[in-house]
Amino acid sequence: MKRNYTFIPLILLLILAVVACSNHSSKSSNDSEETSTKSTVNVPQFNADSAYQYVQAQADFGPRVPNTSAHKACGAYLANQLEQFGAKVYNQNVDLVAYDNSILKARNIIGAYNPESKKRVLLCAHWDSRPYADEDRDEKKHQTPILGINDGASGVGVLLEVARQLQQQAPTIGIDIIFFDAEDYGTPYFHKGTHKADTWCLGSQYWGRVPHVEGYNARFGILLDMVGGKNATFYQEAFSKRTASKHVKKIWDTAHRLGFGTFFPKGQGTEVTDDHVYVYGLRQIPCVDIIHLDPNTDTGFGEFWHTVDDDMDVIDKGTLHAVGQTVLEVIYNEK
Ligand code: AHN
Ligand code: ZN
Repeated sequence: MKRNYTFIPLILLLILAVVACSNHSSKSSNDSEETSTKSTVNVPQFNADSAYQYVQAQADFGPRVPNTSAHKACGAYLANQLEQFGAKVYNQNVDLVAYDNSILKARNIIGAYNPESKKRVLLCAHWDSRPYADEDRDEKKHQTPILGINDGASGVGVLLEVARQLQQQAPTIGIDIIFFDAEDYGTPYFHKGTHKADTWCLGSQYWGRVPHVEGYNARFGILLDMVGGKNATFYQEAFSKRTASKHVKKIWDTAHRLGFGTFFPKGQGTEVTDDHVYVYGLRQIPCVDIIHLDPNTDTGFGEFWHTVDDDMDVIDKGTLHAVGQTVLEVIYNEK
């Protein structure tokens, strides 16, 4: 009787594959024993000193108010940083009409990682600073531009450090980092003319109508706004809870698992008109606003908010670290 040898190479291959698989699984279980018990994948360590430097670099430009030379120079710096960190950079240079019908020379800056992937998460912050300290206790300062260090630079600083980490170790999914312009040019109380709707978040409104990539989509987004304050409290912002509840839960659970529970109370905060409203409203991408909310102040935000005191002194590296590490943990666990 003649034997059939046709299947022998196939059987050998199968045995080889099984051995390779079992080796792999035993190795990875050893790895997870050796490293952190807190996460299932290797998540890079967020460097808060590095993030702080990126906040300082923005502070050194002075107030980044649209149509000023500081704004222009900072825009160039941010696009260059994203490029240095290996992102594919898109620039949206656009004239936007402000509350007083003045034209703002605005620039949204987008850094894309793994741009071919269909599985994407969007991370964003605004990079402009407010032209008016109209919440300052000293009325004489209400026309003074603010440095916008917590309100603006902190979120950008955290995301630049995230970008640096993305270059060193790529996560499974694609990431887009968007620095929105002209978020903080909303109508001041002292404006005498007609009051228009939707005067905040002009950069994200533009991007929502004309995304940097046609038909752009992402699973969800995270907006960072005022994420560097001392004793910051990130209550669950109400619009985020209503429109992106499962992502709110995931982010707050992650923060608690990492030991940052005091920064991330699970109680509901107020509803805020911020860039995430337009990311959701215009592109249907659920977006979570991690924003410093304080129920004990008149404004609902921190005491520094829209005052001349929003400078480097309000920044705490521990807060930058809590937010940055939470963001890293969330995106590296996204499959
Ligand atoms: C309003 O005050 C309408 N929205 C707050 C959004 C904001 C301003 N975030 C930072 N600056
Ligand atoms: Zn602001």
